[in-house]
Amino acid sequence: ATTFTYQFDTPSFKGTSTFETGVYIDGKFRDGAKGTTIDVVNPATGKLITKVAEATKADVDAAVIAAQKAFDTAWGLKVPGSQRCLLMNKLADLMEAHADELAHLEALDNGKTLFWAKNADILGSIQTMRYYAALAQTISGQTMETDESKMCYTRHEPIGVVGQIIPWNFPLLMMCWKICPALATGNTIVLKPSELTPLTALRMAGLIKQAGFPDGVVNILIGYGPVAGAAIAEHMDIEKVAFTGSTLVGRKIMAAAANSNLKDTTLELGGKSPSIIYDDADLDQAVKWAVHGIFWNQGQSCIANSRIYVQSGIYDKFVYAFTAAAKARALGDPMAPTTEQGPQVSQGQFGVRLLLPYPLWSSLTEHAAHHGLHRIGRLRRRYAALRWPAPRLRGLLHPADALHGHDALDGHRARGEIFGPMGVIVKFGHPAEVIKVANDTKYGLVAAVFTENLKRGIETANALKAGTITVNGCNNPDPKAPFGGYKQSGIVRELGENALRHYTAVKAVHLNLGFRWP
Ligand code: TXE
Repeated sequence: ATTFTYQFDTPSFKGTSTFETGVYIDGKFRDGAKGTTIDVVNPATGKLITKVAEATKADVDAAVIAAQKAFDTAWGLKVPGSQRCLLMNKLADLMEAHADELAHLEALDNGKTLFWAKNADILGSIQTMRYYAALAQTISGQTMETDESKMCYTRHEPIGVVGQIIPWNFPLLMMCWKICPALATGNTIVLKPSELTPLTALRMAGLIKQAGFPDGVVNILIGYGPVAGAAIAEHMDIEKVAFTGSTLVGRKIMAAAANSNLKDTTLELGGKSPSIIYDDADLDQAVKWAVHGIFWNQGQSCIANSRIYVQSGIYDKFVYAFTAAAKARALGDPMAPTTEQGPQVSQGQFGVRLLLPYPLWSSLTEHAAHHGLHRIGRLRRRYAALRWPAPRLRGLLHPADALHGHDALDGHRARGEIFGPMGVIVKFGHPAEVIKVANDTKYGLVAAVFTENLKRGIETANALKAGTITVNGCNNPDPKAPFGGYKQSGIVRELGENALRHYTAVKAVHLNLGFRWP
């Protein structure tokens, strides 16, 4: 175990963040079994922030043993919902007390802007914690009417040790979406955050301990996907695995679950989500939401509305206003209060998702030039922060960008998830046409509809194949509403009361009150 120390100096937080790091098992930090470390890099500067202990298979095994022990002796059915509620609310209080520190840590290793880190990630995490704290007291079974000589009731029991594997785009929020329903229902946890963004999860370990959760209830292991992640997915003593990440890895998790102990599996995967903007939409609002929809979090969001369909009557006006808004986005230092867009999370994401497709995008541009296709992205980058370092460090910043100008553009090229600030704007004529193209994708995570006509909004929402539809808005999930995808965007819904079902095993108990064999 080592001590992490970082000095922040922004208007909202001037101070030092100091906490222990390492592999967090059974309430204690230790070095990884292999003794290796992972570099944590600041995407805004390319500089090393710290090194954290790498967890490997042996650490996963140790964490599962600790989690099972905690489940059998100090959590699970041993602790009533009221007590779980109390501890979760204490943890939410501590998160609130450390909100600025958590937001700064989130911006530091992810590169997201401080504004959104605080107002979306940290706030949403605290809301999720409180929501599930309340639900911890509501878990109850049913009694079934049978006949006079018999009765039956159900118990909704915790599953046991659950594995949770989360990505780097919303590190603390994804952690809370995962651990909150699991804790509320009495499970114990082996969590593997992304190796790119471990800081807030490691800070949370200390807060979890301080809140008074028994040792071993939450174990946190920073490790690489194919090593620590795979060890969780194929573990014989983990009864459920919940994953958020790419569809490619989701497939591996499901296969590993099937090939090991048939563990229950929850998958939240990618998307290529549509925004549909009808002629009668409030144009100003539609533009603002569409810009937020695709460019929020540097476009690194599974719910990014990356395909924007605009009806012909307002198409030109929309593209003009959207382009102006995209060009005006302030890129720069995530810690500066005026910055709207920070760097992409890593060299890997920047290169693979944004640079490599360029030949594709430019050839697409050339090819479709005859059809009047344009790219808004060849623009001067606007940098927000004067104290932003030298130009060579602007490396991972990418301007807000989109392709537009072709009514049949949504061919196969526009279907892959880019996971960066790059959208496609497509013109449509008739509503029936747009439903067809919007649904013509292997994904189905979210969709947005913009219209002032409520009937049209509802009809469109009903016709779209996606797990979450927003009328006149987007990118705004709520812990109370179920969240998850149709098709290859995932299986099972998280959040809402619904998530409790997926962290409990239902047992039916039959009581014979009178029947006797003759
Ligand atoms: O995701 P991975 P990456 C999409 C997005 C992005 C692409 C690649 O399109 O560009 O995925 O991102 C762990 N067994 N999304 O490579 O690999 C990994 O360590 C078990 C969408 O970062 O899916 C991390 O903790 N675990 C998405 C987590 O899986 C494995 C969010 C996610 O990483 C593993 C992130 C393995 N074999 C990326 N390999 C969303 N839905 O929001 C990796 N991991």
